[in-house]
Amino acid sequence: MIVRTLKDCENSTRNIDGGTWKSVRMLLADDNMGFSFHITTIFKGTETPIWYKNHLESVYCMSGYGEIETCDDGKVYPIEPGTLYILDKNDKHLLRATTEDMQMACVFNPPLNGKEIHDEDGAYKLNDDALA
Ligand code: 9YT
Repeated sequence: MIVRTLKDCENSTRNIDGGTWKSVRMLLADDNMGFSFHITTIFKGTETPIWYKNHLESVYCMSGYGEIETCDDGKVYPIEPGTLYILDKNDKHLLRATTEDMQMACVFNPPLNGKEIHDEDGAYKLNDDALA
């Protein structure tokens, strides 16, 4: 079994700065679980374009408020504590934190290696470990 704490992971190379967000990647590909698990903070007042073409992601809001807009149809869905959104179609989207930072629990399949940051499309490349 593996046990880690958020505090320990925050004070390590698992803590990644994405500009409009930061993410503490607590469980990664080298744990061989078939998914990765991250605690992500989306900063208040920001908009982040995201398009995970190579990954499926599911995101649960633990605290904070915002919204997600799907780019194909322009629909806007509010996000509040208790909301889970599931990008089952590799949906291209805009993620906004409005009145507060949002704390999100995120699961990726396939798992991230750990150092990925968004490319020009808002995607992560498969097996992208360029900054490791
Ligand atoms: C919700 C979301 O995808 N935010 C961007 C960062 C991502 N969760 C990550 O890389 O940990």
